[in-house]
Amino acid sequence: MVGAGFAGVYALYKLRSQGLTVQVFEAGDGVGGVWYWNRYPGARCDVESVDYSYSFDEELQQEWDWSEKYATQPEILRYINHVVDRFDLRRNIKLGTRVTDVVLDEEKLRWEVRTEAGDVVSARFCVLALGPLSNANIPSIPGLESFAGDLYHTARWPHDGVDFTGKRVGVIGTGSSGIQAIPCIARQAEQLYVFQRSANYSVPAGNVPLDDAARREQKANYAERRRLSMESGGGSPHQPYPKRAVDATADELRNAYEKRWQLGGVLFSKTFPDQMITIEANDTARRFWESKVRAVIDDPSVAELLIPNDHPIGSKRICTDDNYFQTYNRNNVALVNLRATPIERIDGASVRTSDASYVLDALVLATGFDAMTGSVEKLNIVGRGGQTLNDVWAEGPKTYLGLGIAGFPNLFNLTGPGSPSVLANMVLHSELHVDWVADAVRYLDTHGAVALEARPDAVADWVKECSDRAAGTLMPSANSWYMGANIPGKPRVFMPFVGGFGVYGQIIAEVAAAGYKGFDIIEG
Ligand code: NA7
Repeated sequence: MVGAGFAGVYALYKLRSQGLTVQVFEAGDGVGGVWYWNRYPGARCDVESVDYSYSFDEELQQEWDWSEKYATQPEILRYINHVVDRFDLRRNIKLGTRVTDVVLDEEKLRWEVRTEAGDVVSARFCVLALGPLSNANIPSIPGLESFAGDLYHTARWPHDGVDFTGKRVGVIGTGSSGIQAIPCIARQAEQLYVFQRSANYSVPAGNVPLDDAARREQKANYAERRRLSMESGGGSPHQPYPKRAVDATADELRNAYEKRWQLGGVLFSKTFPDQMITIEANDTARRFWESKVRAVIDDPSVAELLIPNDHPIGSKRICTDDNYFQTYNRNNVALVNLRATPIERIDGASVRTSDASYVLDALVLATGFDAMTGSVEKLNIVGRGGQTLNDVWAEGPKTYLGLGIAGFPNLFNLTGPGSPSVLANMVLHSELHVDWVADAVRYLDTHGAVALEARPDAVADWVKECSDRAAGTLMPSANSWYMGANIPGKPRVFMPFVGGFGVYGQIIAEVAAAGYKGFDIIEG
């Protein structure tokens, strides 16, 4: 198994409990995946912690106390370490070990997994728990590698933290990571330049501390909360307004959006059920958002640059913030519009745009990830007939249910393309996938079979189903990382399954109940 983030940790627990021998390789020197690497200031989850936590063990969910509605990165990392120790999982995880090759022995139907450290393991099943956001994107800016100041990437942040006091700092990127980090860096730095290529929609996070009473109430209702989450569109117990935006009155629209705005968080983009379906509905949300944001930015010309005009609200993952837009009212913060004046090169300690030069002590890349497929690509996976997965996916990822790939028997890619993935609460999604894989393994064993392999026709149908469902929404209309649009040369395919977490859960359960319809069951 590759990866010891939320998915890998639970997969280890579950499969080991089922009697399998499991070896996990993890590139990081600690467990936690995305929460191990992304230690930048302000890093926090945008799903409520009561929901963004494991449900598999009732005692665990009753005993753990979250201190805030949206936990910070250090708290989530403590939680996952707690889980690893509580269930004695560490002994099967080899840290600091990057997997370099995953090759099928077609005769024996076993996977040979090799690591940079020289490990060679032969396994019947290979589970990829790589995380969709694990391959940091370093932009190709001429001269970047020889930047004379301190260079950071939000997803590779130093463990001891960084003190920007008295420093001239540049941040490239205004996605979720940049939007969380920028207000914190602005409070420390002497001068902050934000280099923005695309403006982004962000809503107030609405974080609050949790007290004992709040926690007691959450825990008393956990079972119902989980049930609703599993049936929901995104893996949290949210219900949209019971009417379409296009059918709502102006008052209803204002009140519903205001209520969500006050609650805070990403669910703003799901206030109405049709918000991501038609541009008319989406525009009602966009207009409300715009009036709120314009009201907190002092300089209207800065507001103009910070308001997106190139994609519907929510068609890129909506960001959540703590006084992000207000940060531009500070006199030590300047916004550099890269659309008008692109970065041409890095020269010594300067970022040179087409019309100016910014001398910096530190440069922060908040430039995101080669998401969903970037880390899979690096594993050099070779399946039947010497076919590489990279070739099979050259025009975009092709899976059946996200879980099976034709020509790659017993290889399971968790929470990746073809599944709801990043559109859902990743912790419950990981549990859903791992439980499905564990059941499939048991099914094979009880039927005297050795392997499960997606059939090419099932893959073709699922790829079409995913693409048709995405086309019925506004999601493909943005140049988002969901579409691979942030990486030059990457195929433009909407990668996650957009039909909803609950619907997806039902589909994969029905496939299992029908004897793994669409998969070949290979006898020993
Ligand atoms: P994102 O959302 O991919 O944001 C990356 C940002 O970096 C975005 O504003 C990009 O602009 C910008 N970027 C990337 N390359 C460049 C170059 N070459 N020049 C200038 N600007 C650039 O990554 P995050 O880490 O913020 O968030 C990822 C997910 O983590 C997030 O959605 C949550 O789910 C958690 P662009 O928009 O491409 O013009």
